[in-house]
Amino acid sequence: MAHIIGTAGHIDHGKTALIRALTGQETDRLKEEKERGISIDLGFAYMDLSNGERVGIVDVPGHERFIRNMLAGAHGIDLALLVVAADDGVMPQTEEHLDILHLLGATHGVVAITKADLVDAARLDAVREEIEILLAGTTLEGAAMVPVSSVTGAGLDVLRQTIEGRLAGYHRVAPSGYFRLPVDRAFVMHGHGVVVTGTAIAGTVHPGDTLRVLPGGEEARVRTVQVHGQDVAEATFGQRVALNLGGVERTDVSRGHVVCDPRLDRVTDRLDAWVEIRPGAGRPVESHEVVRLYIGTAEVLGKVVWLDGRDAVRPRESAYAQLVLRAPVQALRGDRFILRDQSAQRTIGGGIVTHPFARRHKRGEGLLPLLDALRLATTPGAVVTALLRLEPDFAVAPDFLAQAAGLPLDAVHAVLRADPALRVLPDSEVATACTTVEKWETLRSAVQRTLAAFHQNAPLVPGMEMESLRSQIAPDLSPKLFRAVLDGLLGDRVIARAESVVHLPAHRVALQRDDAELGRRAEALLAEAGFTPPDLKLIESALGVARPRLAVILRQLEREGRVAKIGEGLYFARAPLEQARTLLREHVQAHGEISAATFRDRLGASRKFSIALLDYFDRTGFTLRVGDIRKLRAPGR
Ligand SMILES: Nc1nc2c(ncn2[C@@H]2O[C@H](COP(=O)(O)OP(=O)(O)OP(=O)(O)O)[C@@H](O)[C@H]2O)c(=O)[nH]1
Ligand SMILES: [Mg+2]
Repeated sequence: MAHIIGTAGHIDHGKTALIRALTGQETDRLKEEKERGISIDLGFAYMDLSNGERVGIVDVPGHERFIRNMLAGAHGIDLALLVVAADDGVMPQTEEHLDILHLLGATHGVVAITKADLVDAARLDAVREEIEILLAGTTLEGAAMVPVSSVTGAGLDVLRQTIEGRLAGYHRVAPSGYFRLPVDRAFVMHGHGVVVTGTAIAGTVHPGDTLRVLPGGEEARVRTVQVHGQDVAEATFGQRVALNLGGVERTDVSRGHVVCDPRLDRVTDRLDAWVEIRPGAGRPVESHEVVRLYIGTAEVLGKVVWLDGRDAVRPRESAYAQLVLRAPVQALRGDRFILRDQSAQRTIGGGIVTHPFARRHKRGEGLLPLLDALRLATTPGAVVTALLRLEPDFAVAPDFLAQAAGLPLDAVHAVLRADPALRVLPDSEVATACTTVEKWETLRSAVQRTLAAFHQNAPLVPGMEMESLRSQIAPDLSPKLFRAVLDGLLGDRVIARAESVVHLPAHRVALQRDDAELGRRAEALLAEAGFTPPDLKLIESALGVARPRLAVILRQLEREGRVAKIGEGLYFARAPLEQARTLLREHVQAHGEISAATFRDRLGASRKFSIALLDYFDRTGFTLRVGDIRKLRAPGR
């Protein structure tokens, strides 16, 4: 693996001069840089080590106005070369650059105390001490310090050896994801088209590969790949790479974009992250404060929302935050970023992306332990499980997990196959979606509970329409996925299905036949009793059923027109009811009217029944009540 060295340090402290002295290469290329004697943009060089390795060098500007350029170069470096001028000592951008290196997780560094020719030994000691204090508590604590002079050449050999010693045997763990190259320069080379350069942070790239440009999404073909100005057949993560791209315009790609494997196609404007506020912030950072986010080579405005309910996070504290961005960026779990204040005056903190495709969180849902699980997960299985548990949706596509986790799709499928606590949908070889067994069980219980309640309320109805079941228990789940869930439950014999209707397996056969039989018996009881039908209590004991079930049976008989509800708790079978109606009609047709007493006598039943029947006839529009007598509402009928 190749290494990349990145300079850091205050303006005019001799970074560019030191790289020139070490390599003989000039990294200040711009006319303005040469005229003003300061670096403005990133400069690139390389250095050959004694073991034959060619190390890439990124020289950054120290001026506070060009921190954004420094940030575009500082990600992806293996060794930080922190430059402090012996005469000036530690200055504001010494501190700020160190903060940035610390936040980006730079663990390997060497400090060059430049301009040693300008000071005496006592001053050198004082500066050493100052730097030691500065490094304490950062990722670069204890870094070796080497006094040098780019003018006299003193100390350069020791510095070279120190750098080699620090790099020897140091290899960053290969990142697991697909090829990614945050673009730090994009330009058109006459006769060749678009060229982009950057530090590859994962994967490998070859001439002929198809790549994607994010956030735009354009596809490009790699014509040639160069490392340190030479054509190569393959470039890999950790190298400075130049790609000549076909199929894109210069306007499609610029600093801040990511050129990556086409299987990466998601961008994000909302991410969950573990954020550290640095002393340089000088004050607490408030929730919903507008900040500038620097990730890869991109810079975007957004707001930081603390997820633990705090109003503000103070310097030296860390907390989970949701970063809501004004423009999309490409980001994966584990990516480091820097936060500066809105006006880009100071670096206030930085952190690590925990979930790149975050959702807006509801309060108090046990969020923090889930975020901890995701942040601290060390195996693909643990990452996938944590992502699924954090996901409010029932199930997500494996592709979503792969991109969120920064894993190849194959790795996610392997996890899904191996982990018994995960479940794929549909239940087949290639998962289109997946979930945890825990969520599966929860949904299964909900289906069972809902169907049981439904059957209880409507024992004569065969079951529930799948769509109405879905809208009751999983309205967010697509009909297609819900169908896959039901198929799984069918397979497990948790439910049964007849066309679009689902029911509990025990429900259909037994209950339905019973109820139909009970219905026939209730109807017969009522019919036999003629004009003096039994009340509900009698029917209950005759049939041996409880009131709720009898009510359901009677409602069904009523719906089928086999009985009529005459009054509260009073039912007539169809035949006696029609006899009573005929009796009344014939009397009124003969006499013009009928009184309540006459009707009772004709019926031969008590007042209780005759009055209830008359009320029923009034209510249903058959008779018209005038004082104590009834007439027919529509005499012809
Ligand atoms: N005497 C002396 N002067 C030096 C030394 N190194 C750099 N200088 C001078 O310091 C000035 C700034 O040097 P640069 O290398 O441009 O500083 P820099 O850190 O790259 O500055 P920026 O990129 O603008 O942040 C130049 O005039 C150099 O000649 C050194 O070791 N000794
Ligand atoms: Mg410079």
